[in-house]
Amino acid sequence: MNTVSKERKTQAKYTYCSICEQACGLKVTVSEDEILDIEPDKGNPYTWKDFCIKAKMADDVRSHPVRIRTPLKRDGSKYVKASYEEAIEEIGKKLKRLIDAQGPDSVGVYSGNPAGFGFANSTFQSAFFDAIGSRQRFWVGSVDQNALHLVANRMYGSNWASLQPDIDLCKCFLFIGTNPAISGMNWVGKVPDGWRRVLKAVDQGAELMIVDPRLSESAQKATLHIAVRPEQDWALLLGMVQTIFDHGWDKPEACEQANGVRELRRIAGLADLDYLSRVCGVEAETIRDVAQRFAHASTAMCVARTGPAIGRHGAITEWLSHVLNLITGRTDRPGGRFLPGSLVDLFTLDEGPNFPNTQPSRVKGRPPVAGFYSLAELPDEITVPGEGQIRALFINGGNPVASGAQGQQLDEALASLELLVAIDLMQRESHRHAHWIIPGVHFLEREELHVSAAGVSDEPFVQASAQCVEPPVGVRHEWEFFRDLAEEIGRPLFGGALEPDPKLIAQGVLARKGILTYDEIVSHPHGLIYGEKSYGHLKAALAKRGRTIEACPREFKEELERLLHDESANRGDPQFPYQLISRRRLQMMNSWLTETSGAKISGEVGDQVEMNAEDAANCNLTDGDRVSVRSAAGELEATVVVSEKIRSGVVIMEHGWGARLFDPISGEEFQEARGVARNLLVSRDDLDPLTGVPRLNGTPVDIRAKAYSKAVFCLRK
Ligand SMILES: Nc1nc2c(c(=O)[nH]1)N[C@H]1C(S)=C(S)[C@@H](COP(=O)(O)OP(=O)(O)OC[C@H]3O[C@@H](n4cnc5c(=O)[nH]c(N)nc54)[C@H](O)[C@@H]3O)O[C@H]1N2
Ligand SMILES: Nc1nc2c(c(=O)[nH]1)N[C@H]1C(S)=C(S)[C@@H](COP(=O)(O)OP(=O)(O)OC[C@H]3O[C@@H](n4cnc5c(=O)[nH]c(N)nc54)[C@H](O)[C@@H]3O)O[C@H]1N2
Ligand code: SF4
Ligand SMILES: [Mo]
Repeated sequence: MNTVSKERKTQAKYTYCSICEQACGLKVTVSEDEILDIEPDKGNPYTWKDFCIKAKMADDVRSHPVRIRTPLKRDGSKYVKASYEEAIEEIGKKLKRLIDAQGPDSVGVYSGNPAGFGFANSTFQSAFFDAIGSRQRFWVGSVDQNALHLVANRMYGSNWASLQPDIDLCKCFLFIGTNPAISGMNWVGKVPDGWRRVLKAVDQGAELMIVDPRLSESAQKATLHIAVRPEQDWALLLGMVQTIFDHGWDKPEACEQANGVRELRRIAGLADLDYLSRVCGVEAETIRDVAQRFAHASTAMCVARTGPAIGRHGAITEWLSHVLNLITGRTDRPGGRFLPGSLVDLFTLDEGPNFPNTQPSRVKGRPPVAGFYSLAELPDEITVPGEGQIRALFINGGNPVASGAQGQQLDEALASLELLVAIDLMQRESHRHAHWIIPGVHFLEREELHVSAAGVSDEPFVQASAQCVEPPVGVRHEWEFFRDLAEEIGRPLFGGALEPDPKLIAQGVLARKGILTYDEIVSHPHGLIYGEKSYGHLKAALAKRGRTIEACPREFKEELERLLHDESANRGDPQFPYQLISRRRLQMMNSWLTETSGAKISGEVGDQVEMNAEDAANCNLTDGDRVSVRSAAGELEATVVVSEKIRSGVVIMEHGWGARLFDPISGEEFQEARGVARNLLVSRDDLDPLTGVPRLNGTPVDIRAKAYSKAVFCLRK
């Protein structure tokens, strides 16, 4: 960022940060086309208390020396600048040839987290693949929140029925595998300043129970910390449900709109509490105590998130967390988890002609979640011949080689494609084999209204983003690229029924409910609270569709019964006695921002393995020792950090490190990858059977003082 020179005319622009779902309001001071400062927008009525270093440093990404500023075409090991016309013509020609010869499924897509933060980008990407007719769609949900979508779908009938925490009225929080002190309160939802609001409630006497194998930054503030065994939260929750039924602490009247409660009762009684206690590693007495506190609180909520969701039993854990809320009368109630009233009906997002694909995947035959296949299967879909084999792939705002399991296998598969198109701000690890790199547009450069995101905030709030500065000269928005490419290949978007303009589409969505117009929203640059928080919207949405809450969906019940009968699945593996989980840093956003805010993290991060102090002593290991971390999938070297804050048997490595950033013009690595790519240790065959998510948390590993072999897996070749 440049220092302000007094004579220059500066202007304040108001927008919000699109790095994470908190969508913190920003005041951006600009002069001509330069950003001089980024601060929290104190005029934002909803989010103004939230802001972090990631937004403060946002312009360093936007104006980064290796940012992609023009379409780039591969030429040997380097890239050459090309025009959009050339890119569209050449990509279009290859797509047409592939679609004609091998069918629409020969063209696939992986979309990452930031793609979803753009309304126009995500809408036009979907429309493009609808227009082609390809089912080969993969997304970040399969290394993140698939459990939420699957449970919402089966219990409430919509992939997008995301129930928000009603923090200010809650007297008892049960947080499972979430660390909002660092990550914020977001997971298909927006609760600005959520963590501080939780702490305020605690100051006023609320209970805060946090279930986490690590005494996380959040758990340090809890009234009770429960250091569960990784991936076994389901047993803790089942024990609580059982205790509540056994003592008659449930609220049958709260389940009047639910189906399957009797079956739930039966299944909750199948295992004895001592067994469940052994499985989750939490004393039976503690399980009873937590159940009692939760059931007796005047208001309460259970929230299960990423910790268990990216482990082996993510769906079951998410399901039981909803069951706990349901049977104790916390669903769709003040102080519990509720479906907010909003400008859009979330249930309609996956209704209608674009109802998501439900066909099992081609190679492994696994069902998609919310219409997307699991990233773990992408290498097979690229390499296994046959009808529907992917030969061209788009990677839109994602870094799947770094974010998913066994990235080296995906990396090899990507190298075998006939066409790889990366749409991003930078060329990262996942884009190294790209034939074409297409510029992404930074969030500070786009004006748009994310109408679907407006449906998941805990208060009726809406804000359109403002264009603070122009994109680099000539750069088209991602949606324009999809529009132009669709035209090139003669496949009209939206079946030709809608004009391909994101503003008109957003206006159409708003008109369905008729609460606010686009112009009214844009005329409030700080955002607008347009009503009072209200309840009962889940009930209304279900009634409108003539359905009830499904308390005990068949697949979940069957999987739970299977787990209860499979004692071996719940024992550790003597070959790999530790379980590896993950950790986030405030400065980083998954695998990006290493180049800006993440770069400010001092010391050697990203190649550390944190270990329980007793475990370390038993292995004669101490701080600073170099060790080999080995799993069934791979092996890495790391430095030991001894910690008193981790449950015995659990080790921690941060994800997001160890991936490279390239300068495409020179073909060189711009920045040495820091740390190791710990997801290389995660198998892409060992998945949550319901969500298709690999065990990014809970990976069985062994730790040894010296390397097992000289061949250490890493992404470099
Ligand atoms: N600074 C920062 N903020 C972020 C992000 C970021 O990368 N950096 N990412 C954003 C994104 S994309 C997301 S999805 C959200 C995620 O936000 P959260 O849902 O809060 O997830 P995490 O921050 O990963 O915290 C998960 C916690 O679960 C614990 N854990 C691991 N395994 C288990 C388990 O098996 N059981 C239990 N009970 N706990 C377990 C970990 O120790 C950790 O403390 O954060 C968002 N916010
Ligand atoms: N072990 C382990 N693995 C994990 C997790 C974990 O907790 N532990 N967390 C998981 C979670 S929650 C998530 S969300 C995933 C993330 O997985 P991904 O979404 O695949 O990866 P990101 O690291 O978020 O990469 C985002 C990419 O988008 C680019 N980008 C940023 N803004 C824009 C834009 O406006 N337009 C375009 N076109 N591109 C943009 C960035 O430069 C970057 O290359 O990782 C998952 N992986
Ligand atoms: S990255 Fe930071 S500033 Fe941006 S929305 Fe998230 S919490 Fe807010
Ligand atoms: Mo995520």
